[in-house]
Amino acid sequence: MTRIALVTGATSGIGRATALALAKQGYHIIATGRRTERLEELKQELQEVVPVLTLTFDVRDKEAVQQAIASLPEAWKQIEVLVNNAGNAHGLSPIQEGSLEDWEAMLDINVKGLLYVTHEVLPLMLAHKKGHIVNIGSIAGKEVYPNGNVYCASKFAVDALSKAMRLDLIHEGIKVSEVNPGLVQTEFSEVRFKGDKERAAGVYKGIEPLRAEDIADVIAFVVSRPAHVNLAEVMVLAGAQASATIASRK
Ligand code: NDP
Ligand code: 8X3
Repeated sequence: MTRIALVTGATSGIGRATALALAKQGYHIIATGRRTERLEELKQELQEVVPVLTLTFDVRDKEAVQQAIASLPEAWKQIEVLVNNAGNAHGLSPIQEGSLEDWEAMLDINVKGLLYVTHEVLPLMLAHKKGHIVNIGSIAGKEVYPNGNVYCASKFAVDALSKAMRLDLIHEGIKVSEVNPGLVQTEFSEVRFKGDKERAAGVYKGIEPLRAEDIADVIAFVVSRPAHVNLAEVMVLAGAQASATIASRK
């Protein structure tokens, strides 16, 4: 039977690795993001293994999200797994120095974007009373850290929404899980620090961070549990990390 997974933010980092890991499990992949050329590259790589469909849209644009999901050919509409991964941090400043633009970006992408995609995909799952939504939260959605303010708030919202979705969807045959990574070396810090590669590299200095593939492996494990098992929440930290602020650095 055909199994379809839609992964948002598949152009980079955790989303890209997840698309690859789910393809290895035999899922047909719908890969989304804003960078079309990256999606094309991923498609070239993946279609050796499974059928792939790419959708370019910005999760902040609700009309674009609606149109993209509505444009799916019938054969691709029976989405079984939705990985709500698209997200990022913008800036790392005390609240009194924060930028409205950065705050809006984080809330619009990490919270509203996740909701827009979920709003369009859910009816497709409900039609078959089957599905699994995996939201990518963060350790930053469990504990706040200095200067993390609005990014942490956006991930606390993902945590609340994951719990709330699980309650609301329990009678609909839809599982909801939340995977909460710690320090993963991806494009995340480069985006947070607006392209400052040196500052971004400093985040992972003296510590062996997680790789995107480590999180993808966990997501693939979460969605491959039998029907009677739901890994509702998983926190994945780097081996040398104890909390959002405590790590053993060499
Ligand atoms: P990357 O920056 O490598 O990837 C982010 C992905 O999100 C890209 O594919 C990007 O695609 C997509 N994205 C960002 N903004 C938008 C948008 N407006 N519309 C559509 N897609 C968008 O970071 P990660 O892989 O690390 O991040 C993935 C998720 O993991 C995020 O939710 C992040 O908060 C979370 N996370 C990351 C951690 C880390 O340490 N790296 C730790 C904990 C959680 P494109 O730019 O092409 O649109
Ligand atoms: C990303 C992890 O600790 O940089 O969500 O906020 S952290």
